[in-house]
Formats: sequence, C-alpha cells, structure tokens
Amino acid sequence: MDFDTQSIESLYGDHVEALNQRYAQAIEETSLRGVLIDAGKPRTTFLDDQSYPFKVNPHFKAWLPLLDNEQSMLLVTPGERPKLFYYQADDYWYKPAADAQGFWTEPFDIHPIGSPQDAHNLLGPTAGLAFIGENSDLAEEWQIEEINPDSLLNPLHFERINKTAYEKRCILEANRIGVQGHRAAQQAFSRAESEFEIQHAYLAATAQREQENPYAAIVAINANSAVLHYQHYETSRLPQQHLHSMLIDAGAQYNGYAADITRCHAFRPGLYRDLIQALDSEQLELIAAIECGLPFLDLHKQMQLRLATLLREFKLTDLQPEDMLAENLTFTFMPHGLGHYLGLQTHDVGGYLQDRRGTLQQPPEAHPTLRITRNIEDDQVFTIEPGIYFIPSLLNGLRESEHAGAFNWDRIESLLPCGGIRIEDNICIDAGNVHNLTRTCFQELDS
Ligand SMILES: [Mn+2]
Repeated sequence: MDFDTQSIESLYGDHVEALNQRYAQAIEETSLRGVLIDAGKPRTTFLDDQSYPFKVNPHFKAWLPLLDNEQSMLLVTPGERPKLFYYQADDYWYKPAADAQGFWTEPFDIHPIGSPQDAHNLLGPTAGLAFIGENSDLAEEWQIEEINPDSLLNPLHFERINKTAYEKRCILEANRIGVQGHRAAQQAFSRAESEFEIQHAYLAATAQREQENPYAAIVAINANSAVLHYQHYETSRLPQQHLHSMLIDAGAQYNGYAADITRCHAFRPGLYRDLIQALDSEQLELIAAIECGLPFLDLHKQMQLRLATLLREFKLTDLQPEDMLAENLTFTFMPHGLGHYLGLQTHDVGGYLQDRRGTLQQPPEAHPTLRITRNIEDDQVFTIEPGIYFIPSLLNGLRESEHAGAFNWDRIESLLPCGGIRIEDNICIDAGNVHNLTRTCFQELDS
C-alpha cells in the first residue's frame, strides 16, 4: 500500500490539491464564483442550555482535520488559495481553539475570527457565492442565494466515492486504532464483564471518547446481538453460565475519517463458535472475489448464496441453496446489505449515485437494504459485513410461512440466546489491488 509508506503531510498536500480541482470543476459547471463551507455550531437541546455533541459538517472536514472548530468557515474560490476563517472565541466559559498550527495549515490563507460577523466582513459582497452548511438562517441573513445547491452537492458527493491517498491512509489509521479497542473488548468479554464495562474497555484502548467515535458502538451480549443497531449498554454482569456471545460493532476515527469494524466472540465452544468460524471463512472468500468492475449487487448475491449453503451445512434447513434464494429466505437470517461506502461518514455518501448530476439507482426490490448499487472501482473504500442473525420477529414470519417445514426449529431455537453474528472489515481498492485494512491492522497487532 503506497499510501502507508508516504508521510501524512505529503499525502495531505495532494489531497487538498485534488479538492481544489474538484471544487473548481463543480463551481465552473454552475454560474457561481465560489463556495462558503460552514463548519457548523453545536445544537442545544429543547428549552435547555446544554448542547448535543458537536458533529462538524462533513464538507468542512473533507478539507481540514478540524473536528471541533465550530463556527469556522472555509471560502473556496477557483484559482485562489482557500481562505480559512478560523474561529477563536474570547471566552472564559469554554476553552478557545488553539492557534492554527500543524501540517494542515500550509495550503490555506488563515484568518482568525472572533465571531461569524468577522467572517462576514472579510468575505465582502456575497453575490455569486453558494453556502454549504446547516445554518441556512445565517446564509440568508448574509444574502447568499444558493444554499446547499444540488448543482454542487451532487458532483461533490459523487467524487467523494473516490478516495485520495490521504483519505485511504486516514481510514487505515482509524483501523489501527479500532483494532486495539476490539482486542481490549474481547479480553473484557472473556472476563465476563458487562456491556457497559466492555464499552469502557474499548474507549480506553482507543483513547477516544464516545462522541469522538464515528458512530455509537454496539456492544451486544447474547440475544441483544440479534438487534442490528442495538443501542444500550447493560451495566450488570451476567453469571458466566448464562454468557453465550458478544457482538461488538465499533469504530474509531482519524482526522475525521471512520473505521467501522465488527467482531463476534463465543464465550465457550459450540455451534455458535463454529458458525462464527464458518462465516469468517465465507467473508474472506467473498473479499477474495472482489475485483474492479464487479457490481456490488453481484457480491451481495454471492454472499446470499454462501449464506444459504452455510445454513444447509449447519443443518438449520434442508432446502437447497438455490431454492432458498428463489424464495428470498436468506433475508430472514441476514436482513441488511453486504456493505456500504466508508469515509468522512460511517455510511458514506454516494452508494446510489451513478453520475455527477445526481442520478440515483435505487436497490432492486428483492434487495431493499442494499446500500451500494454501483460497481466496485479503483479508489473506493467500503465495508464487507455478512451476518447471520436469529431475530425472533423475522423467524416468526418464516415459521408461519409455507416453508416452515423445511427448517430445523429445535436447532434454530438453540441459537436464539446467542443472537447473531456479523463480521465486518474495511476494504480499500488502491492501484487496482484489494486491501483488507482491518485484517492488516489485526495482523500488525498480533505480530
Ligand atoms: Mn458497517
């Protein structure tokens, strides 16, 4: 991986240059002269003075590794160095941002501001500018006509599918951090700790606070792991004899880029552990089948065939895999898509985008939860995350269907307390080669 051998600084300069070109092209396709990108500001909760964790505008952090510099703004004008209006409050309640310094400052003209009004004064007339950000009231007040126009967002989102070397490197570094958390979480589970304690072990090992994680980690013990986006952390420990399984879907971020990793662990040997190992092999074989030009949908279908084969091998059904697929019965056991793009956002933009104009290709009716309808191409970063779940509400539907007799319900019920399995790696295509960033980082950890 070339992007792992060069310095972050050199990769960053090229990244900003690529963004300059993307923006110049997108702006030149409109009648605009420039774009003002607002980092955003924290939102307060209803009737209160407390704010939600601040999440910076992804279009802002695409340029700058600044995740908590609220109220800063970036002005992009083709042919000119981008201007950063760098917010430093004069405040004794909150710690103001440090002076701008570090590898990221070089490509920008940096103007410290003490209020948004300072940025407005520095901007001058706003005719011909577009605004990208959440605070449309401010943009209207400043008489910026175009607010989040599709004419800009569509090409920018479409091009975000192709990651620069800097972006690939950041996602790799995020994986390096994430696998350390996963290893600590596995150890905490083997000590029979609670979901809450495991989550804390994860955060401690990654040295990232909860709101810095790209998404709320899923730490699900036993049947909780059958809830795809399980959102709680049980604080009490279970007695060891009641512990079966733990699914942890937890990421980390680096310079605002996400890792998104899932692992499952069995507390003791048995059918569930065997299923994890079998799915792990299937996942690796799926990844080995990745090549440029392959529709992501095809890989999703390959996964379903492998899953149907596995269900038969494990004697959960006596249906032939082809017959299971013809009736879409694998959906009961894996009701989500095989993966999604990954980058500045955990579920990164562009999965359905077919061109710069914003043409969308929705997933086919038989695969409604598929998140990517494009072909796999060079410079993409995406997850591959097959699963097998024992979800009571979906299984009830199967049990009431005409196919019920083809399933081994005793065996299925024996797996209900284990919940589900998901194995998720982050895949990067670079110079036509397929790199499994997550496994690379686990191997580094083991070596
Ligand atoms: Mn994911």
